[in-house]
Amino acid sequence: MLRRLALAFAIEWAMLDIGTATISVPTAFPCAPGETLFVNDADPDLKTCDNGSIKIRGDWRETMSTHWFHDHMQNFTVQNVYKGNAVMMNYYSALDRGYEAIEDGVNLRLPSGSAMPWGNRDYDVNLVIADKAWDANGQLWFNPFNTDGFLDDQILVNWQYEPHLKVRARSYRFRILNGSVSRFFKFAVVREISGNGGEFPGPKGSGVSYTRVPFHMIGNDGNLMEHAVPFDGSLDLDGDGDGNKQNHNAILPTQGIAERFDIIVNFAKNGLKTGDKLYFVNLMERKTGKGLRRTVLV
Ligand SMILES: [Cu+2]
Repeated sequence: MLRRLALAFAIEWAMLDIGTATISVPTAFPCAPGETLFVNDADPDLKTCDNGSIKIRGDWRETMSTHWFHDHMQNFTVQNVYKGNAVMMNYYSALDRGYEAIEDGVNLRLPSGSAMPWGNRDYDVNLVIADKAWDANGQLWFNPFNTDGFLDDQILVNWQYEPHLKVRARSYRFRILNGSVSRFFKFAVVREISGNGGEFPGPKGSGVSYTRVPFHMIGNDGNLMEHAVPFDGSLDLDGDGDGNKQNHNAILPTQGIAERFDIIVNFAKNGLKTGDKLYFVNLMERKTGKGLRRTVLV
C-alpha cells in the first residue's frame, strides 16, 4: 500500500539584510545576553550579543519585517497555498526587535511585548487572510481547471472561520497578509455601533451600524516604511490631488495577492471603550477572478 510520506524538516537559516557595507550606520540583529551569531563581515567570526544587538553587514535602511513563505511546486503552487502550505515569517532587527521596553535610540519600540529579549508577539499579531470554499461534505473545495483566478465565498483568518481576538486598551501591531490565491482585498477597520448612528449601515435588520477606526501604517510588503502614515482622514493619501481625505480614513489601499500591510491600531484611543467590538471588513467586491470590480461603500 502506498503511503504518503510526511517529511519533517528542521530548518535553520540566517535572515540577514543584504546591501552595501559602506554606509556609516550599521545594521544589527536583536539578541539576548549570551546569544551568538556567525557574521561574515571584514572579520568573519561568531559574534556575541552586545547590549541587545549584534552588528552585521548591510544597510539598515533595507531592514525587513513581515514576510511569508510557501510551497512553489510547479503547477501546484496555488493548490498548495490554498490548502495551507504557507507560513508567515517575521524578521527582527535592532530597529524592529519585537521588544518594546528598550530605548537605545535605534529600537522603534513597535507594539510587541517585553517578556523576552526580542521577538515578543503578545501585541504583534500575524493575520493570514484568505478566501476558501467548502463542498457539501465540509471539505476544502478547489477547481484546478479554473485558470481565470479562483474566488471563494468564505474569508478565513489564520485558517479560522470568524475568529476573534480579545485585546487590551493599548496599541497592537497587525501584520496583514493577503494569503488568497486570486482575491484582492481592501480592508477597513470599523467599530460596531448599536442603532443606525454609524456612518456605514449594518446588514438589514441587524440594528447595528459601523464607524471608522483610524490606524497607522508602518510597513508595506515586507519593509518598514520611512515613517508611519496616519490613516485617519488628515491626509489625501492617494496623492491624486482631489483633496479627498476620507477615501483612506481607516481604509487600507487595495491589497494584492501575497501583499503585506503592517498597521498599528491603538485600542486606547479613538473613543474606544471596554466592550466595543471592532471588525476588519473587506470593501473590495469581486465577481470573477479576472479582474477588480469596485470598492463598496466609498
Ligand atoms: Cu511565492
